[in-house]
Amino acid sequence: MKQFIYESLLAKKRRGQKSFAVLIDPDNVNAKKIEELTSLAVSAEVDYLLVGGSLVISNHLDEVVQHIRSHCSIPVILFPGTPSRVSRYADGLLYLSLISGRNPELLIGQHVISAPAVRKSGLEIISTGYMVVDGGAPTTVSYISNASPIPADKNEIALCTAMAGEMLGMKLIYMDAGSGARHPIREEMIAAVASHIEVPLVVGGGIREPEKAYLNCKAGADVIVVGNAIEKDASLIREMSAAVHSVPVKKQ
Ligand code: 1GP
Repeated sequence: MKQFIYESLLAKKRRGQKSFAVLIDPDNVNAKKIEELTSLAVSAEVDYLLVGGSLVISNHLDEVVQHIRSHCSIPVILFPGTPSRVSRYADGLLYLSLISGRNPELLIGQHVISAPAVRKSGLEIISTGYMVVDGGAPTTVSYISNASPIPADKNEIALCTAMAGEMLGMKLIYMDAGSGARHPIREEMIAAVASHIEVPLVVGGGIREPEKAYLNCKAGADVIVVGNAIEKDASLIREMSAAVHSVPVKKQ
């Protein structure tokens, strides 16, 4: 099985090098927007492009991914609401299990149904312990998942959930306050989780300011994901990417 993206994430984590990922919702882009975003992403040295959302309504995932691929060589990683939404044109897939919830369908049920198609896709599969944290308002992900998020101040619940996910074999932990969250995840919770796991930690949801992205990285996030704020103002890509990449790497 392919491991290119994951190996690069691990290598970066060892060096303390942080990554910036832009989330593209296929429902909210057209060809012109994709060209604008990819050109900004290339010049800002964005590390990954995530494609997906909890509610992909449109039916042009393949087209969106192919269009992105034809404009840049930044790895495209699918971040699907359900594991069956795959496009073989991407590079990788975050194979999410909603470990913060108690909805069996999102923990394993949908995976069983989609496993043959996912395997056949040939994508790099990155098993991901997905943790939704309360972002101050109901988000699409909390509604669709029919699962309560982890309360924003319950650091112990978050760290025990992440530890369990890691010990169950998940290769990545993704803490998400949900797209457009009113409050992004607090640094205290990120630090608590980061200090208890060894796998890379992805953080997203409601990050609007580059300073917040920087502080999240300092607290222990390895990858910062921003979608909503960039949809509103694409020029933020530059500042966000610069902030994430300004975190000093470890001396070898
Ligand atoms: C959502 O973590 C992502 O799942 C990104 O959130 O759209 O709020 O940046 P935003």
